[in-house]
Amino acid sequence: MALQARHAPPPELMSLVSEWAARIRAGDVRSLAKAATEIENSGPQSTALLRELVSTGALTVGITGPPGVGKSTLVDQLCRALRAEGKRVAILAVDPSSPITGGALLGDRVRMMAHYQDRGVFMRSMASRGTLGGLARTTRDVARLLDGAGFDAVLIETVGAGQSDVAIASLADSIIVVLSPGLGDDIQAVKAGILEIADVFAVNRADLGGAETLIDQLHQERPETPAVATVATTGSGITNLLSTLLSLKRRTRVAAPQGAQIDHLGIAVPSVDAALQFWTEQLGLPCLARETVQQERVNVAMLDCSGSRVELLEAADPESTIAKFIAKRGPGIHHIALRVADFNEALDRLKANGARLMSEPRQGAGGHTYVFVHPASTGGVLLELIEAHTKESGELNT
Ligand SMILES: Nc1nc2c(ncn2[C@@H]2O[C@H](COP(=O)(O)OP(=O)(O)O)[C@@H](O)[C@H]2O)c(=O)[nH]1
Ligand SMILES: [Mg+2]
Repeated sequence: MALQARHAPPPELMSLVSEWAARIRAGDVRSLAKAATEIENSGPQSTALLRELVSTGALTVGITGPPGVGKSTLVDQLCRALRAEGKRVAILAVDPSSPITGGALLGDRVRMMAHYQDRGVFMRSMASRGTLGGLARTTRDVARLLDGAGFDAVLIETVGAGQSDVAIASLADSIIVVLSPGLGDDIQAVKAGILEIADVFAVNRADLGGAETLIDQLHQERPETPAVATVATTGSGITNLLSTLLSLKRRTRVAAPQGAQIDHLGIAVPSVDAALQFWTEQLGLPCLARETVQQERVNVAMLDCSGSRVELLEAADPESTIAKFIAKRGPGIHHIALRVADFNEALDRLKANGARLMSEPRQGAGGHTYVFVHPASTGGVLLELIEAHTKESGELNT
């Protein structure tokens, strides 16, 4: 919540947003398109809109893979197949490399025209703007908008390149990684991370030969992940791909940054030993680790608290921040640490909103990235933001 805390919109704006959201839920395409633009521009009403539009349980499918393998053509075929079953489909095409006039998007535009008359299909292209972190956020938020709008399926195409895929992996129910035999004999080239996120492989361009060999390689590489041969230009294999997709268990969506978790509470104490008397001996919280953090000149005891933690902080030297804190404000809560799913996105958002960061992000002892936000920005407490996906020792979940 804290990350979303922009200026709260005035009440009269709230009711406008509610009406806007209602029109979107009722299937008004212009209102939906306007909302997507609002979100893309990080407009003042985007947060409130997203809050109004709760998930309707759309099947959200990420389609990713190297450029040119036929992702867009495949998405188009999947869309047709779903429409044939009467499903409403939203398509989101994300291309971090191409400017709005780029060839790939132009191709997508042409394909879009085919669905132009169909009110059961909504399409949106997003090209690069701002940072990749920003694009990842926009992708996620527009996908949430489409889910909230009530589509049966939301198909998101991204080029297999980093941040936007991370965003997809965190919000999609299933991920199709599209590959093609033409990529070369070894799949090592595309391995970097994208094979791992696949729930199903589409081995496209099967008409050009070599599909069987690639499918065999994939079976060896990822025995658990089904691989389906497709020819997106003719639609061959699409029924098979779709039924495989629908048979998959939906993955658990990773908590979005909005679902930030408290990682730990830092408490400044005059003496860690004395404090442990209470926290561990009397209260019974297990002590996970004790250490001295040289960088901050502080002695730390980390206590387990069922998924989050309590961090006791004692000055290791009279000039340290903790010593000064205690001298000025007395012992007590020193900081609150939030773990966010998309650290860069959260950082972008804070910077864009003028939050006062204490420094550039730093690397902690455990390899995780963190940054402190000044109490002047947070309403009075020092905030530590921690990158979520790097586990710290003793961390119990996610
Ligand atoms: N021969 C053949 N060509 C395909 C197939 N699927 C897509 N293509 C062509 O490959 C090119 C790139 O397709 P596109 O869908 O834009 O790829 P993307 O960059 O992954 O989105 C286009 O000219 C398609 O017509 C296929 O299964 N077989
Ligand atoms: Mg494409």
